[in-house]
Amino acid sequence: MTLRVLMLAALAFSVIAPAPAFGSGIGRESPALSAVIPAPATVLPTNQRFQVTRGTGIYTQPGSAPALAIGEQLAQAMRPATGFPLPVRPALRNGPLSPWPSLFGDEPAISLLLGANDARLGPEGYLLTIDHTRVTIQANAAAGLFNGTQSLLQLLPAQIDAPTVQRRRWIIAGGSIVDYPRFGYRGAMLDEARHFHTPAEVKRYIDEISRFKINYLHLHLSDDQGWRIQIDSWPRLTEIGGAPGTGVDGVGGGFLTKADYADLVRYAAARYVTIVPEIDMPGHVNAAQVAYPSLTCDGVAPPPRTDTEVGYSSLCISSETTYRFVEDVIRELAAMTPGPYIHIGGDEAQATSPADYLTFEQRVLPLVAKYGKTAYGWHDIAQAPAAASAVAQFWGTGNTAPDLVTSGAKVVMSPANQTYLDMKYNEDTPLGQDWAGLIEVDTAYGWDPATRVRGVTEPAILGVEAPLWSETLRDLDDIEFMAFPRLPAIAELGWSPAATHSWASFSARLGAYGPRWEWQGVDFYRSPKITWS
Ligand code: NGO
Repeated sequence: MTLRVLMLAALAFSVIAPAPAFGSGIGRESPALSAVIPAPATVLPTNQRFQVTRGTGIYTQPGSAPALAIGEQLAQAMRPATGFPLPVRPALRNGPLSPWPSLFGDEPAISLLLGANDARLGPEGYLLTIDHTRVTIQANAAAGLFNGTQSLLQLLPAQIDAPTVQRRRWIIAGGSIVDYPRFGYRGAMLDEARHFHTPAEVKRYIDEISRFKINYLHLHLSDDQGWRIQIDSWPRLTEIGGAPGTGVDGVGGGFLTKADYADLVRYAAARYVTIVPEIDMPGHVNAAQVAYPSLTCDGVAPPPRTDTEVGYSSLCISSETTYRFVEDVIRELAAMTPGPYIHIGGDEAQATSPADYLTFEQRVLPLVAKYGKTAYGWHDIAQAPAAASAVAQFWGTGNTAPDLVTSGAKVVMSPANQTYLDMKYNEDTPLGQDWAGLIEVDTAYGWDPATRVRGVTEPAILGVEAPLWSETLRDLDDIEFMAFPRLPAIAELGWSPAATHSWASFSARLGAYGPRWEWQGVDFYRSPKITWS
């Protein structure tokens, strides 16, 4: 009873509270329901519309801390530009699939509800329904709710991403969306080794990729130039390999402490992104050998390297010290990583003989399972029979990979001539490389993961990943310029049903997204292939 009175008082307050002075273009810049990137599985517009107002509340699944946290994240994303309080509270009633009545009767409400109990949705899908009184997101699990809120934010006018109050009406087109991913793995990779990017920069990148329902961030943490993750049993790896000057061209340096890493893992998890750590071996190990000469066959430390050559370093395959080192690293990485995968590299081992490579992988791949994780490596590992239970990441440019087809490994598709975000857009792009080709946004979008490599068909494919190697990239602006707008292209290939694939549709949605990046302060590439709003 008392609660009811309080609620009515709150409602009365929200009615008499001074209304903002709205600008003219009412509703004009509200996106259509079909504007979302990546394209949802099904979109059904109606002619209704919902308006977020000063009185709008956000209601979350009773008893679910994750739903409450997602509600608070949604409110935090919407408060700066709307200036509305957007209180977040657990809803009072549990109910079936129909949207729940809100605490305030007809008060506009956004509800985030679990228990959708809809098999189509899986753990990451969601239903989003919008009518004139409420917006409801329903999901089987919290990840689905989070994904639903990312779609919802894209349905608000672009000014929602502005850092300060924007005087306008916040109208959302009505209808319903049923959405779930084509592939469970949609990754982005960031090279921390060639140039170290600080935890703050990595967090910002996590914010930016999670908007497109990317759910894995692969961190390339070691290479010839540097070692970027604290390993307690081998402390010189970061003391020397993470020292100032260990970046390409002697620029930068740095490493993640275990505390930094744990903080990143938590930050990513709150955005439903899982961290995949990579230690590259048996090649790409010069920095480790500079720190520990016992990791070479002759015991002599090689000179530190800050150039961008590849394929010249190798662990000593016949030495037991190597396997003690590798096991220590894998054990510590597994202990600090809640996610299922440990990436052990395996690419460009030209300095290791083919026989030694097999010996190494046969011994090391099972070590990952020993510490409770699934081994993951570049597709070169598929030569080893032990890769049958691993994940192999295709990074070729051709359309054949016989070892991948016969290995039994699950495959993540990262064809270098389509997904490598470090490739230049065109000959004049000031950053990046071009060994795999020039990649405009239509090239990044123009392929199908299930037909890309002969014999690697949909059931074998875990998903897609867009790697961003950082030989030429130093700061966050560089990262953003190379990732956007190509990363959303890869995100759509990983999330959206093949039937929705359409350059005309994607390019139009991307063009309309431009103002959001502007409000967000993201330094994206204004591709001439796109008509930007
Ligand atoms: C290759 C190489 C990396 C480079 C990258 C640059 C793989 C898997 N190994 O991709 O060491 O940084 O190209 O594009």
